[in-house]
Amino acid sequence: MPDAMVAASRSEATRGSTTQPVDVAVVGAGFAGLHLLHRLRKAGFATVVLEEADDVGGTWYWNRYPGARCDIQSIDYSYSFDPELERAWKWSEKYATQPEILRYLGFVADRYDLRRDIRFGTRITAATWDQDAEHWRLTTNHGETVSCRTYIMATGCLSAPKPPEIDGVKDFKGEVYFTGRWPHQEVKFTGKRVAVIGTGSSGIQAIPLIAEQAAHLTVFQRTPSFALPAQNGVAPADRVALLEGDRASYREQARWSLTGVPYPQQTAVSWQLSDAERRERFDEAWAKGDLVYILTQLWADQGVDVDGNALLAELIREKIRATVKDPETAAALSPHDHPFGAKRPCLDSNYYATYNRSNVTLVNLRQEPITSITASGINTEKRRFDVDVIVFATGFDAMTGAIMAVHPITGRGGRSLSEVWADGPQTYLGLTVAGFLNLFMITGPGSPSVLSNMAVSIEQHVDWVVDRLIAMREAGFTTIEATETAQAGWARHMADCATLTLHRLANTWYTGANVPGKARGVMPYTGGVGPYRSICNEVVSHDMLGFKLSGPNVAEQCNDGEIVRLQPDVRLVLNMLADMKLPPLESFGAKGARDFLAEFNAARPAGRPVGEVVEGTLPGNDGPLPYLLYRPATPGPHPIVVYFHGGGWVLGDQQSDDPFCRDLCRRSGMIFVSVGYRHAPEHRFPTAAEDGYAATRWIAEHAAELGGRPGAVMVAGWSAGANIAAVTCQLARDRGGPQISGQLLVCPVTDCSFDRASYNDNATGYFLTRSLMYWFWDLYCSPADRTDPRVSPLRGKLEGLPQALVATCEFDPLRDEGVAYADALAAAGVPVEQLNARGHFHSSLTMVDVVITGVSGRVQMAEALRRFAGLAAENSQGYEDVRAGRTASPHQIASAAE
Ligand code: NA7
Repeated sequence: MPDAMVAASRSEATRGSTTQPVDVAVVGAGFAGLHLLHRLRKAGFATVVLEEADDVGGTWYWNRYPGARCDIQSIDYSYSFDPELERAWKWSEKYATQPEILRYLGFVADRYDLRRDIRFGTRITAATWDQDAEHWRLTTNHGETVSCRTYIMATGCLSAPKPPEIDGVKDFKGEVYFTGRWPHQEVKFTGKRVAVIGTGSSGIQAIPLIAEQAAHLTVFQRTPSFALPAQNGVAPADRVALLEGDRASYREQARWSLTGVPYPQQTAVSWQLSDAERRERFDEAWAKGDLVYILTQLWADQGVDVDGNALLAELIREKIRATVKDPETAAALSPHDHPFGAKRPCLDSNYYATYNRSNVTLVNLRQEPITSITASGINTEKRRFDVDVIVFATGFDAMTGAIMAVHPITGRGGRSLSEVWADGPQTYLGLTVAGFLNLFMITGPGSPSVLSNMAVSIEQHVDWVVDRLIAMREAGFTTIEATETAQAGWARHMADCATLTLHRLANTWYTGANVPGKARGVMPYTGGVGPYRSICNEVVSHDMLGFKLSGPNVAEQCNDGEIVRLQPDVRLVLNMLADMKLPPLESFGAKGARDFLAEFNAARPAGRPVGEVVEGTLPGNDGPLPYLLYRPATPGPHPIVVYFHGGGWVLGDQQSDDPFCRDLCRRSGMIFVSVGYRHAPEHRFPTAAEDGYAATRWIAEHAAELGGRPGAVMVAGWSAGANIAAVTCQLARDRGGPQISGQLLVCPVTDCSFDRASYNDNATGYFLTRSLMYWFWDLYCSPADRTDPRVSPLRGKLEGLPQALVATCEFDPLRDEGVAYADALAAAGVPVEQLNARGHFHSSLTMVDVVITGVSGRVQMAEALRRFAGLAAENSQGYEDVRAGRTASPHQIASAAE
């Protein structure tokens, strides 16, 4: 249906009604508002939708600029709530144009007869919560009021255009257009000198088409974006076949995927692939023309690790250089200031090739900023450009703009949302705000929204909200409000999630950086669509955790608390383990448990490359012991760290903590020698301890032969290995050497008492269980020996021990004995640093490249080792430092959370 017909089919009955009491008022008639209206109406709620535009469409109503298209494939960027609707509509292209998407939304509005409850041309001027009446009172630009029990903002994330922020726009005598508010009539550029300011998605879509018409096009670019060819055409046969093969399953997979588009999680890591293999994967992705594919399917570390990301970014820059003939223009178009994906990448048709046209000029505003706009054109610091038309493709006050800046929203106690959000948006689940009863946001800040397929995220929010309203009605509740505790917990979880991906390393509209003076912080939820959905479901299954519900004839309900206390990646790991429904490890017997561990370890990402890994044996206490030596790639001799693996004195070997040893070897620049000490039950107490001591002595004596720095060594270990490291320090002090300059104890076993709180608090559910620890103790050590400091070092003399870093994890049975050891060391005058890893479990810090949020802990460990060895702190200024929180720009969401 053409646009005109869409407009004509609008119901006139929707205009100019009087004050209206309704159950629910919704702002916005885009993707979200239409679906809401349909569901609310079906559920029997009297609903009105208020829409500023003259028709449905939301963002697709306003963004009519040339080249405007979706950049999620249309088969994915569609409603999935009604299979009949899916069958009734067929997209003509892989990426539908704006007119086609608008026709689709008009078709949906007609199909469900939605227009009769939409008041078009209506802007809300104020929304105020009336506590006595338990209603929102809305005033509109027509002077009418609406009174509603529930107020839902379906205002979209990118609907409040940003002012141009350039002096003199009003003086310009030519034509001015904003991509986000494009006129309905055709704009003709033929024969005109045109300027486009802005090279985000909108600019990149519009520029090639404007260039085809204009006499001359000058593009003013502040920051280059990464753009990939859309390779538009018919929808790809493989994706269509997947969808049509089993539509319900395809949609369900989308709902539980990370992005809202069903692609599997990539497991290969970049350092496992050769250059040629990486290039092959990249070329395949480039040819596909699919943002989600290239953002997620090349290698597992591309979106979470700066090095893995840099490999991909360089391949894209290579493509830019190969396309754009003028090297200076190609260089200016090549992004270097942000990781690929951290700023919204774009899909284009002919964008880079457009710069080969003789009628197109690129102005690099990093070299010559715009100083003003005059009557005749644009002045930069170096030049003057006379133009007939200026197109502002300068973006939006994203995520919060349309909710906060458009009209005042006043909640309980007269507090306005703009006051509450002055330092950045605070929400619970991105759906609600404490103090604002019965107010919901669809895809608000704090939800996956713009980092996902919006169609999927919108449906999830709409369903969640409407299902809650139905449940409240059934239970007799009339108000719902998020608690402060839940909201603060969500802010913490958001901040934790933000450390998972690279989004926080770029100045973008995701972080509020595009609007001068706006609070900074990653606004969308970066933990993924599926994990987010499971959290929202958990809130419900935990009696509406974090919400207060009340009603006139029913007792108030408030199950207060935080919905996620684990680090996001720890939660994923533990959920995955829970889904495996494994029998307790101890039920396998020692051999079975060892086999399981070997199998489990084989499935983890390969450790990262180091200079060299050497296998060897050393004479132990009672026969040879195997070891693995990890040498840094830097010139030696390096300080040596003697390392003891974890495994409860029963499991593992010199190779079983391989990724962890490699990681610390790389970060600290030290040799790690991982010792294969003997295990129980074959070799019981004190074998492991004596092996550890003997190995350390031998390594210290043979440091030079091993390529290490002669003199003091350091010891390190994890879990039972940390127990051996701690014991080794005591034995070395008491037996006249070797000299040990520092001990790194990661989640150490330090005592035979099982009474500490962490043993009970974390007895089950965090992989290392209390019962598994009992089993390890029983296999290794008779009750009579357990108070011996060679297995319970907390009971030994602690004076005169080497300085230490003791790392503990919040959700670990061993947490409190680690803390007790650190406290006791400090009390004995030993310099000790404590690392208490919030939200982590026993294996977090050693699960390299799986528990990404463990990185900052390992950075701290490497720094401690360098200090122990008397080396200067590493002073790199890379993204890694930012990830570790050392040079991070202020993240108000994060700091508010802390
Ligand atoms: P974006 O992605 O925010 O792009 C806006 C562009 O305009 C971007 O290149 C900005 O440069 C540039 N800009 C903004 N203000 C100025 C000023 N004052 N001077 C010069 N250049 C400026 O908005 P879009 O509309 O393209 O896309 C929005 C989203 O819609 C998109 O991501 C998709 O999700 C759909 P900067 O990068 O800030 O240096």
